[in-house]
Amino acid sequence: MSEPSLILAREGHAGTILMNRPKALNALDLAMIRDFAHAIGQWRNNPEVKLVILEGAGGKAFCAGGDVRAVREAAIAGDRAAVEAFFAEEYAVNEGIARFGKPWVSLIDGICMGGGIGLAIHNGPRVVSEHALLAMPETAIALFPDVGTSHVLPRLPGALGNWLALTGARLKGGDCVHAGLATHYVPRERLPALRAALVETGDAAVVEGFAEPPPEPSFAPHRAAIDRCFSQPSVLDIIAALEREGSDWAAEQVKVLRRMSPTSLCVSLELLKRGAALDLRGCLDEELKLTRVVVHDHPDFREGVRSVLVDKDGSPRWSPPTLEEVDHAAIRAMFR
Ligand code: QUE
Repeated sequence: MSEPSLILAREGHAGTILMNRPKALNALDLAMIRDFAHAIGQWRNNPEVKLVILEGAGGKAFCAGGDVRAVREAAIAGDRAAVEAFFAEEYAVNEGIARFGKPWVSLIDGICMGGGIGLAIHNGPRVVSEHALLAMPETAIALFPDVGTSHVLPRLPGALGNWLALTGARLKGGDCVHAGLATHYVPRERLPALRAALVETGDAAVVEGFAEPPPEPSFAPHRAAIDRCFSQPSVLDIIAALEREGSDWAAEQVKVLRRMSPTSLCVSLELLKRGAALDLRGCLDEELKLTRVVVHDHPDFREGVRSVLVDKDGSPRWSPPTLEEVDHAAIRAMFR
């Protein structure tokens, strides 16, 4: 028998969850999502469970995101019900974590992207080590910031949320604390002792005693430029602002943006504008509506997953191929 992909246990005062698909960087499949929903239901009203501890197996990843390869296959097969189940149930777990009512302690000691961020961001504490690497890379596969991050990203300082969502910029552990994505920086070597203290005490406040000041953020030198450029009202305005900066960093951001799905960039920016004025449930509803259109009715998602995760050729053929050709009425129509 193979090991379960989600290992749930009761230890001391904690409910513990280990994401256990290390070969897939613990990417979330539907079975794992259903086991999350089960654990949340079991532990929410169990007074013996004072907190939950969430970790990733294998030493490399917390969780690389949703199993978008499987979603792509369902989309190609025209299986709308399977795609709907995946996203609706994933977003219900994100909301269940937000409303869990007790600390949900994420120990992020490796790669954490997309869906992985959705499992950590709506509750806390969110602990990162020096090995944590967080990103919202969805524009590379023509998705958009989902799992409730359309609620979170517009609330980060300055224009950090737009920058992260559009470029897929990777943040190191310390960066995440400065950006507000994580709450505590704890070096990897202290995580086993932190975990033991959480289990033994059932008190999430013990995290404070293990945390260290995070190193200076790697994005500090670009922070002003991020706010100047990524606060622009359209993706083309963002690119024009980056070109006016004249720095190597800004030129690199333009190169990155030009590789992403043009449609996805426009959808993502619009989604974050709307998300700024919605509560979490409103954001999740907006995201769920968008997944239907983006996954089934637009060719870029299949092409993006093909290029990044299936063929790994790094040369997606987007339609339309450039930002200049995006029809903004068509983007607005995707939100209806
Ligand atoms: C954008 C994404 C994802 C991604 C890469 C992107 C994503 C995701 C994975 C992923 C990575 C490794 C795996 C796996 C999935 O990569 O959501 O199964 O083994 O899950 O550029 O959104």
